Amino acid sequence: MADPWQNAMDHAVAVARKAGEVVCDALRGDRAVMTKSSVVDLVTQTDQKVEQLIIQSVKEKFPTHRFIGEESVAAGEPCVLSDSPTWIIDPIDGTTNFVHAFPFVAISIGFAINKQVEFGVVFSCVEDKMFTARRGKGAFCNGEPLQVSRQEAVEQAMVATEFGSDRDADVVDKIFQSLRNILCLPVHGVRGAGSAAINMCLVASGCVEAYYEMGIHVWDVAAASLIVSEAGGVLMDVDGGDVDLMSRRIIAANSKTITERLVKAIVPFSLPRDDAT
Ligand code: LIP
Repeated sequence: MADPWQNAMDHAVAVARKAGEVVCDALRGDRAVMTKSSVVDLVTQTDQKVEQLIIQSVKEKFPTHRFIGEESVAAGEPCVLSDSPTWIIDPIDGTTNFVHAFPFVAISIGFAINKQVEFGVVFSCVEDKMFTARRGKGAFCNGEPLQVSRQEAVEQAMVATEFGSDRDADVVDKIFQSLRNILCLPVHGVRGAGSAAINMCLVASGCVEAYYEMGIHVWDVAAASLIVSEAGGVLMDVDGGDVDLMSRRIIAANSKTITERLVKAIVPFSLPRDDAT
């Protein structure tokens, strides 16, 4: 049977590529910076312009579909995942990288129906890597199939994480406690690309065994969550429960074994949910 969402996925790939051109052009020019929830939670006109470009272009083709977009939510739109077809968009994942021209930025487009991600597209535009996944059909980078690492020994693992944009000292202490516990497991190393979506694509590509973070948002991880699971990976909450894309916490790893070792090392904390009204 023909895939009913192939058309939508093709459109997502095309618009992500177009958005990537805008982002790469902007990287060569001036980037005026504004702030959102804190002085280190950054946004630029390019984030807003790219989100509008994606939403307008999807609306023309799929006028009844809904949207959750990072900058639309920042501007007061609700962050609600209903059963309706919903596009979950991060126009620039890695905005701080973008501001500093640190070359890891991605356009992230997830598409969910009945609250389940059906396809995910992450375009790491500076690297020119188009990551895609369709539920049940595998994950790919520039058309090549992806497979998570087979390494199950945490002592030989590379783990990705980020420090996020909360500078509250208690939160930072907890982040450092987790980091300390993980470094002392020990692991081979800890890395961070500065983009949740790219970190997760690194898990899907087998370059790191795991990524975890507390403080992410649904638009950072929706598309990449499917890319990880379709590459054979595991998604879990940092407390070992089921992953909940609205909870702002995630572990994405190559295996249950490594995930469970990380759960024991991470000091979990709660965050206001993305869908809290
Ligand atoms: C950011 C991430 C970054 C993470 C932040 C934030 P933005 O997304 O991808 O890696 O640490 O929590 O969510 O704001 O650049 O789209």
